[in-house]
Amino acid sequence: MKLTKDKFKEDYQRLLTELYSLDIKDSEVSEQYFTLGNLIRTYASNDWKNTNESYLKKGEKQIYYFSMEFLLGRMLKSNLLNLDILEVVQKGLQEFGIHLENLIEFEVDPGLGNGGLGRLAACFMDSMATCAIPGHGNGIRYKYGLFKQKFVNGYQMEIPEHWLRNGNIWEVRRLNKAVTVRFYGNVWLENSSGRLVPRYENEEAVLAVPYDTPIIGYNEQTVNTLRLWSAEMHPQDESHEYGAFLKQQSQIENISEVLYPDDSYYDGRLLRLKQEYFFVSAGIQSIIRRFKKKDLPISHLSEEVAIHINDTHPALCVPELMRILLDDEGMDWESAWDLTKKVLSYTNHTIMSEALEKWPIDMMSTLLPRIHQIICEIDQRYAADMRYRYDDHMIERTRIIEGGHIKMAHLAIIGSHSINGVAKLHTDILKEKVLHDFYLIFPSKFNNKTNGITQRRWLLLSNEPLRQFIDSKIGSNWEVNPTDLTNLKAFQNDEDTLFKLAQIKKLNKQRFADYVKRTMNLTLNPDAIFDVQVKRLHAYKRQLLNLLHILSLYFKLKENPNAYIYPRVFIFGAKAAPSYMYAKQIIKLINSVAHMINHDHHIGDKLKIVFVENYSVSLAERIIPAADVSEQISLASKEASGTGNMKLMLNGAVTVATLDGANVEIRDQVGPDNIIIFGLTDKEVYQYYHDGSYHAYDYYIHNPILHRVLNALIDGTIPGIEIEGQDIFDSLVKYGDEYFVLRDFEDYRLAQEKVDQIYRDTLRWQKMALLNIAGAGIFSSDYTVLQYAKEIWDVSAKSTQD
Ligand code: GL9
Repeated sequence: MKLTKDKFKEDYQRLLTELYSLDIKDSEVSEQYFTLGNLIRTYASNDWKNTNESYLKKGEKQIYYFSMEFLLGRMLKSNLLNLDILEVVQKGLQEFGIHLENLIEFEVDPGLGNGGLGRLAACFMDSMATCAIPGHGNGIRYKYGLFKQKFVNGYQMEIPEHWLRNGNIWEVRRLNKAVTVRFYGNVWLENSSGRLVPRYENEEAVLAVPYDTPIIGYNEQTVNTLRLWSAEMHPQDESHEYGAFLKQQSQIENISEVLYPDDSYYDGRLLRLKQEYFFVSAGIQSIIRRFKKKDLPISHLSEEVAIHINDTHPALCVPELMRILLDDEGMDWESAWDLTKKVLSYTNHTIMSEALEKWPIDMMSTLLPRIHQIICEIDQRYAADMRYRYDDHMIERTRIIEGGHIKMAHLAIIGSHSINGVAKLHTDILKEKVLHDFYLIFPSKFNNKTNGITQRRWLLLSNEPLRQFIDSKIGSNWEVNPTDLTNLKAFQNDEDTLFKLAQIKKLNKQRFADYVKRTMNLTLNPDAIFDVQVKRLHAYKRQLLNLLHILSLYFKLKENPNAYIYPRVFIFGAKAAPSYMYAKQIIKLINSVAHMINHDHHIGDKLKIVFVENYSVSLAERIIPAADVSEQISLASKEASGTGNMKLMLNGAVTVATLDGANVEIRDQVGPDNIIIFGLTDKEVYQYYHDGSYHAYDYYIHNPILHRVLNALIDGTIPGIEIEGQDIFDSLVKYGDEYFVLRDFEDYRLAQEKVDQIYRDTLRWQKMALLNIAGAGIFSSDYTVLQYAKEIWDVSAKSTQD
């Protein structure tokens, strides 16, 4: 938008006085922040209104991205950037003596997601708005986001995060758009003029109230909507006796109270199923209501609407859309089923079997009796349809209801026209292994959409020095067309460029070091290699492998104080699901090793471990620009894609990786000389599974370095880990080492020696860094959503340039 500094200053001053009856000089950060937030919303409001109006036209197909999680991160700076008023506002505030940085830091980081899956949904929101795709989010407005992590004596403690305490400047509550979602009760079908219609009794009605957040595109016109639903007491129940009222109120509000802090771990609680149905039903009802404004017959729904199911959590879209088409719209089964499949599409985000949701039949039939009926019918018709084409085993393996459970992935696959994985390797594994039967039955439904990240948040906003530097080299067109970053390759042998790149990295490292000094009172040497592993804590991601290697360096230095290793700072950030004991033990172990090493005066600057508390989007924005090394070391086949790997390469970190997830495509982009690959391949892992020939114990016995390191877990070397050390030791040495940590250890150690060697040659290292930045453009989520739009949602993006 066009905004001059003087106009901004005038607006800002007036609004602050209107809101708080104060002069700027007497205002505090909170007042300054809320004034700016209000003003930004006003600036975006016309575009928001116009975008919405244009979407009501016939033929303007709308995309609805259904997700349990949207991990947005702070919005203030991103909104300023996307409105193209960041600089004007910064300067204007400066003249009032206000530092924009302080207002940015004041904002609470809303943690409405656990990790990659939720953050992907947020990147997609930003990219859809930027690419002028009519794409909206649909989710839950949790009162409590992901827990706040604290370390107490090295252990993770979880503290509730009441992110709404100060209000949320970005959302608009729209009570007039509320819908009713029904649970429990009895249902039966009655004949009404030749058609079976459901009759209900004793249901529990919940009011779903939407809160809309504008998603501002980086294109001066599009403002899409993220709609998050909050559960409230239904007005019909407000006449109850007061005690009963309060009880029921808290039960109902529970539905949108808290985000499940799971990482791939299936938690079978009833409340989770309630949450899933709650936002699915509310979302679909509001979509249908909006569609009806277009005055078209319901059979046109698939021309006007696409609904995307992000992982299986919203898979109840299948029976819920069927319910509405059958019961409310009076369609026959076949037409409703065809339409449902045309509207819906599904993304799978993991092959971890414990994450594949299934619900006990009884729970479904009690909580959602009509939905249960519909699922049973879908299942029976599926089995009947397949009977002539496949044998009984195949049908048993693929049907939705089996062993007293409803399998949500099967429901999503059978009920939608597209299923995609999130990286090439992941999609291949789905086709060949995990969902092989379905691939045989529905080959044309399967496709790949490799994940992406928004270059705006992950470079323009978070790494301004690098952004300016890139602009000075190749102009700024890469900001809207990120594959233009390949133009940087022209500078790969230019010493001046490479030294400048090194300087920028050092500046970012110094900034992070200052933060660590301030918050943890730990001094870091910015000339050391900053080696980063930030992601959820999970055994398959193998933070443990990283730690064992650190211990091997430590013992090397202890045994030979003159051994020369290049100084390193190992940086960890990770939350563990509160019920995931093994992950929590690993956290304790890392913290104890950190304490031991950081306080060992003989080690000094040579090794430091920083485990940041409460890893979050805003911490990622601080850490990633400062990374030299990106650790992507999951057991091959387990990490569906990863997206941190893309953020880190974009910021010039060199990746140490297994050939897993999108790491494979990163290698293809940068070439094998600019990434350090180690470890088993997915094929080798499957081979081990096949012949059962992995014996972790042999690696413990035969590798002296590993032997020494593992013994340290149980011989008292590391203070304070008696129980954890033994349990982790046993998991590796005695109980099979499920994720092949010991098998990959030696190869990883050698890969790390390579890092140490190459880093000594600044020009060589910075050339790798440069080529990583140059190769990262393809991983922009702008391209990813354009592919979804074209190949799955059947909608074309309007030109963003007109
Ligand atoms: C995940 C995968 O594990 C990641 O590899 C992938 O990059 C993202 C996004 O596709 O999805 N699936 C999953 O359940 N999580 C992922 O990160 N977990 C969390 O979001 C906590």
